[in-house]
Amino acid sequence: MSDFAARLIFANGKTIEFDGPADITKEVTEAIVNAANSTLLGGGGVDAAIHHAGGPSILQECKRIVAKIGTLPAGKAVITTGGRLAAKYVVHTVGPVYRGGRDHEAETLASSYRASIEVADDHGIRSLAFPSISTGAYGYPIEKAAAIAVRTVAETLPACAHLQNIRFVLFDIITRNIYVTAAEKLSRLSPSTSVIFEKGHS
Ligand code: AR6
Repeated sequence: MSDFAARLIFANGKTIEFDGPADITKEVTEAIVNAANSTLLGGGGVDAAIHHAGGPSILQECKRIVAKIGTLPAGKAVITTGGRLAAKYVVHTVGPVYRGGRDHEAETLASSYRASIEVADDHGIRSLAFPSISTGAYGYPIEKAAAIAVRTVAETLPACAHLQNIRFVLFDIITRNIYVTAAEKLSRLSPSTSVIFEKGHS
């Protein structure tokens, strides 16, 4: 059983878990999500950590994708091998750069989560881990980003054909606590039968 600080349980038994402080490169979900940039050629933050831990086969595949489709716009997602990672796949998405909230950042961030879930589900993946997209180098305020992330995943997961469990693997305790608060809030606003909020043991 995986560690979690809190989780949301849906009526159909699917779960969203919140874990941290934790390193997503160590995850044993079938796929992990990378907060990439449009070049798909790597960068800093979680992107660098994933390429470093997964090895060169991830970058090779990213280069093949860019040769075929060009750069990846914000809000979209593609999938590659996980290379040497425990996760079999990496889903690469590009979140929005935060510019004060008047540049459709909220829609683009929601789209990054939805597109990542869709590509994973299309590959028959049953478990997926997300970092906190856009809240590092891209500057998205964490409270705002967490509310969008949790709401979008909670809206998208129940109808997926294959995905059963989505984890938020959050690097620092402040970010983790903000996501847990967002999850608790969402459960309070939902009809009591549709989703249950539960504290965990990590
Ligand atoms: N595991 C989990 N989360 C992590 C890890 C890790 N190993 N390392 C960092 N984080 P960022 P962005 C957290 O900057 O804001 C890159 O250069 C980090 O603490 O990685 O979407 C790309 O190439 C933060 O909470 O992604 C892009 O150019 C979160 O991951 C740009 O940064 C996201 O921080 C993307 O910026």
